[in-house]
Amino acid sequence: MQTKEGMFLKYQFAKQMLETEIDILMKEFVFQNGYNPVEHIKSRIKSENSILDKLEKKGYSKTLSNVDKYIYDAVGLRIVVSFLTDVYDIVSVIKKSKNIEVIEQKDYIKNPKDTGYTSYHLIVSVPVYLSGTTEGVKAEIQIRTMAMDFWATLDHKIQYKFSTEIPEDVKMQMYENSLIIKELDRQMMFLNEIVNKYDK
Ligand code: 0O2
Repeated sequence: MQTKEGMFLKYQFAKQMLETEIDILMKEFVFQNGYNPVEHIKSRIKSENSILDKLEKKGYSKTLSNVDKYIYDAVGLRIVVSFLTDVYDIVSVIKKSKNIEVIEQKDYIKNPKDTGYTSYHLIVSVPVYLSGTTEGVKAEIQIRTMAMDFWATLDHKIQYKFSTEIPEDVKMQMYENSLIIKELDRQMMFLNEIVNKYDK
């Protein structure tokens, strides 16, 4: 029977496994393309309270088996890249990995959330070797540009300032700011194409 401690140990191994695999994939990308698209990578294990809150929000009772069944982002890794095109390059590199199985993909860049949130999410499964058996552990990889990350980080901070519903004018302003971010990413991508032509 699974214990809470066993579950968090499993998450710790899955996070290490994911970090190592992504590190190898990114180094290989730099080797093949002579260009490093990654600005930074951050990983975390969701706290017990956040996991339980999320279960409650989704309408499930707070049991260990429900965590296993319904929580896909207890282990999370975020890759922040320079340009919009880099997001899709990284997604395709991850999809080709033999050690990471992509279960689901959500393109919140093509289909932004109502809040204005943009990012590319992959729900993946990574093999974890524990007590003589191999188990596929689910994790979420978020891939986004620096501009998207800037917006999401400030949005997260703003959300924390309100214990109740976020006021409509604040929501509206954040949504409008997301459009500025989108345009900035587009402009920077075009500029990068011009710079690359000069490079040659
Ligand atoms: P934290 O603190 O980042 O861990 P689903 O099961 O698909 O219905 P779920 O699991 O909420 O829904 O997945 P979703 O919506 O694809 O991705 C959720 C994660 O995306 C969030 O995790 C955030 O990291 C990020 N996210 C989604 N919407 C927003 C937003 O409007 N603003 C910001 N800043 N981030 C967002 P958590 O668990 O909510 O939070």
